[in-house]
Amino acid sequence: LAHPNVGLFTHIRGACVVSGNLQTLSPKVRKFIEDNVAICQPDEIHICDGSEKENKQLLCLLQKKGTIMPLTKYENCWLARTNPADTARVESKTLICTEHERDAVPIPKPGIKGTLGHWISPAGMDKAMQERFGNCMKGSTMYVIPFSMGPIQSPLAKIGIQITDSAYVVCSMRIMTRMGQAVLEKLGNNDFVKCLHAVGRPKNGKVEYPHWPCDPERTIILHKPLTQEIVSYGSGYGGNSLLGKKCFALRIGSTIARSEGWLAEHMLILGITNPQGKKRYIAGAFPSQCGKTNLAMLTPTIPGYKAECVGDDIAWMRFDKNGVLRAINPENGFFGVAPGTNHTSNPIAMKTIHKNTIFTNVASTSDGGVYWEGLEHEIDTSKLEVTDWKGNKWVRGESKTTAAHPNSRFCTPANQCPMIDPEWESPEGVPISAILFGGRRPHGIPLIYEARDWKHAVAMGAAIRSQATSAAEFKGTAVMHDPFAMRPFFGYNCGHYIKHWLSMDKPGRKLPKVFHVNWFGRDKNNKFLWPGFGENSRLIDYIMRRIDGEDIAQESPIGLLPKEGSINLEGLATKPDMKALFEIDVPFWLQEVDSIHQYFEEQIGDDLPKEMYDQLVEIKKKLRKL
Ligand code: GTP
Ligand code: SPV
Ligand code: MN
Repeated sequence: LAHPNVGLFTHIRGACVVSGNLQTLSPKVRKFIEDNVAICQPDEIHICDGSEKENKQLLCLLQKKGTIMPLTKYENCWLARTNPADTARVESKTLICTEHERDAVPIPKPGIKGTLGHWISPAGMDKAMQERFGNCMKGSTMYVIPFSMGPIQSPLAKIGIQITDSAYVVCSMRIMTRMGQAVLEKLGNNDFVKCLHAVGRPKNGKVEYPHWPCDPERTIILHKPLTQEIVSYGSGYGGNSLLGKKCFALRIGSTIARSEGWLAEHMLILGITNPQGKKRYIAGAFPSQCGKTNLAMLTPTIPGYKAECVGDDIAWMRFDKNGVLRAINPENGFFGVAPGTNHTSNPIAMKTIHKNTIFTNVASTSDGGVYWEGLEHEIDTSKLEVTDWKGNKWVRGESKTTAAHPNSRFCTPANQCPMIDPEWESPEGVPISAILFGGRRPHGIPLIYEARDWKHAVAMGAAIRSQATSAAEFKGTAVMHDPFAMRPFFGYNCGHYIKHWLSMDKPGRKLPKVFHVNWFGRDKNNKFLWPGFGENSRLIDYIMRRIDGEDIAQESPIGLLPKEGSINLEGLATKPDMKALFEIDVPFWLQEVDSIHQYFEEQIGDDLPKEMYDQLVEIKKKLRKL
């Protein structure tokens, strides 16, 4: 007997299934769809198979609606312009739902505003959903996206099903995840992470930008780790709407990782082969817009080195039975920052993005190409008309605004990357020899220093600070704390997360070496002290030699610094100011340690493992002796 709601498996509650077959879905998947059809009331249901044909149809539809336009200069590339109020993640409206607040976020000191995530009660989440989702898909198509985070056959992969009313999200998820029929086959009747997304409509009914419906005023992104549910309303922007990425792979992922004893991290994964032919992998956590994609696509400038890319944003890592830390990239594409990308800074990205790519909020040129800040020397805009990210005419040197939004992005398949690592889809993951932590720090933080031991390494991650960027809603460039580059992405209490990191140190495990790097130091004229980009290979070389145990590091109060002359500077046209890059300014560092101490106390309080304070005390003691 058919389910009362499923008339011959072609309709659910009057919504017609226009693509896909309900009958072949598992009872759990079907129930998930039925429940949400009942709430959202779509006109049509489209179960995505992930095929080329389906993708073409959706791109066509998006073009007709004016959501995207073709970029005729390239092959199958598209430009989306969002509602100008929907261009970045919204941290203030991103919440974790647990029974007890303290499971989700640490409790700040009285009178202090918490900065390590936002909590909502189960009743609060129900209410927030009721206020937003009823009938929200009336007149629209509900898409059902089965997707895998990680290569489908990997034992480390996890499956989600996302419901969305945005075809832009479907086409983007097809790039960013393994999506479609094969995932349903792998899933069987097992559980999956339930992802619900709707772009929403403003309460007053006024849709200002019909090609990009959204509801900025009521945007909310909810996560319920207990039931592995994600609910996102009101925004079409990547980090808020492509739910496999930050919502699943990091927020829900980190809660699964804690209970299963592994790590879900905001990290790039890079393969490096040295001139002797020895290959190693390095992972790196830098806050949003602080250089992960660029390092993941490194073109080494020192001879004999070869770099290969496994992932540019997220790493799932666990120790195998031999005690080796292994990482997979759960993603299938890159959602990278466009501005600043050019043939000098990141030639690999430039070679990756000229087919099958969806650009969002970049500028366009009259010959069907893209344009953004950083391409001034590559695209002669004097002979072309430029249209800025808002759709207005833009003239270089005259217009007062930027051509591209500072958080404009390319969404491009990873397998198009010319330096993609042969092992990038390895089911068991690649072995990690070193981990980098870093941030955007104009003053005081050396180019590179190394952790003395695991506790120091964990403190290094917990103490990351970085200037605010346009990846979220913050204005300006104030230095913010961003533990493990995960501040916006913790799925549970940051104090418990730090404890989980400490617990990685178990007998028989080969712990990676850990370094702190800062490509962003500036001189008195506000110029970068270090050339960065491909020249960062000089530090990768130093790290590779440290992994091999070379005696090129020396003690300092903050950790191990390179011995003088141990960083290869051969071939650099202008010698960087190494003194400035490695100076330990004692008053600065005393203040830095105090700020971190205060932050820990105010924000994490009793949940912070005592070892973190011990580390700070130790550093201060050493600084005072200098
Ligand atoms: P998310 O995708 O937001 O997580 O960012 P990300 O960490 O991948 O940062 P990305 O590599 O996209 O770099 C962000 C910005 O920093 C871009 O504008 C880059 O041009 C710039 N950048 C990256 N690496 C370097 C570097 O070594 N030196 C300098 N000066 N700038 C860099
Ligand atoms: C980031 O902000 O860290 C990103 C982009 O990688 S988003 O998908 O919006 O999170
Ligand atoms: Mn990121």
